[in-house]
Amino acid sequence: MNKRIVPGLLLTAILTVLFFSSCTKQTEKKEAQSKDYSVALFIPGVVAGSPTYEMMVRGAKKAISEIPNGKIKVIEGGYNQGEWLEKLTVIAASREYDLIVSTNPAMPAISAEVSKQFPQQKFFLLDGFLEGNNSIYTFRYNQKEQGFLGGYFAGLVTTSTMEGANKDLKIGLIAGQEYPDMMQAILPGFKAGAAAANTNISVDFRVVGNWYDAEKARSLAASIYDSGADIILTIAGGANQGVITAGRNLGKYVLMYDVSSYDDAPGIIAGSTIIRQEKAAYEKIKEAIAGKMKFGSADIADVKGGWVSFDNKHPLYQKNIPQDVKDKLQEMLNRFESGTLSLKMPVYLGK
Ligand code: RBF
Repeated sequence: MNKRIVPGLLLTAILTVLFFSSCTKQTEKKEAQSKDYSVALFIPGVVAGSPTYEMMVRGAKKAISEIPNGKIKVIEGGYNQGEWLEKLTVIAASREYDLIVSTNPAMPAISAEVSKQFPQQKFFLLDGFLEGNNSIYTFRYNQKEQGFLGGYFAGLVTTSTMEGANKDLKIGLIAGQEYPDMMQAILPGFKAGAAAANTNISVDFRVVGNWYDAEKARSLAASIYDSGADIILTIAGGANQGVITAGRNLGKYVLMYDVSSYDDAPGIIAGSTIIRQEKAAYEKIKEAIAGKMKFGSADIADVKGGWVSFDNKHPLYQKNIPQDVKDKLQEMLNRFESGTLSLKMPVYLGK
């Protein structure tokens, strides 16, 4: 063959390949942009009043609103926990959703059960932990560190000269129900944090028995306050309102978890730990849409990573909390943020 023709043919071949591959890439890009992506948000309970559920809904809606053909459906599972498996099975069986998103430590076990029947269904579960199921990705918070920050702050308040604080070294924690994350991470973290403020502090722990009975929570809180506690951490979903009412009635303090809501009860809500659940839902769902979710793996998000913190920037916190308490809490936050201090989460299948 003529020596001059060979490079010419080669060039034509390369250009042809480049042309077609760029066409394919553009088609792929167009497909990705116009691809339908549908998400079912399964709420294990009801949205209103439950901080982690509200944040998940906001983050997921934002992620889906950013793609042209995104669809999202919020399905409330209700308070009867015995019905969740069946309700989730129905959603998976419909084969309508690319991704089922949910949040709480009971959801990994329930989703794994559904996954046996519908292995093609993908799940993204916040606030829960499960490794090794290729259809499920979990993203859990280090609630030991979160509980610790809450306990340390409550300990500083009960040992302070604040108006609503008495001489007794007592603090309280009210939970919706007993579950492994509560008993093995949050409560032990809370106790350890309180002990870091003063080793003589005792923790009065009570359980509502559900996530909605505000009247029961109010009466439990009143009895904890009457026994000498000046601050209660409330983790009881819709029932949190009852703890706030008791605090208001008796001039005592409430500590919130997950979302700071100082404005709901100025002077009564003294502090709040926070988690970046809205950001997690948003970023991770975007990852799933891009085909990059790490199904089969489980992440734990902590204070150092910026996912768990304490809202000490709010004007009401800044105004109502004495300077020495603010300084000590900031010091403790710095230790976690820099990694000088960190707490390990227990490993188990949360239920
Ligand atoms: N937290 C809520 O705020 N509202 C709820 O309805 C609720 N239901 C739960 C049900 C089960 C079975 C479990 C294990 C936890 C539930 N939680 C609920 C707790 C929630 O997942 C989380 O642990 C706490 O909100 C602390 O971050």
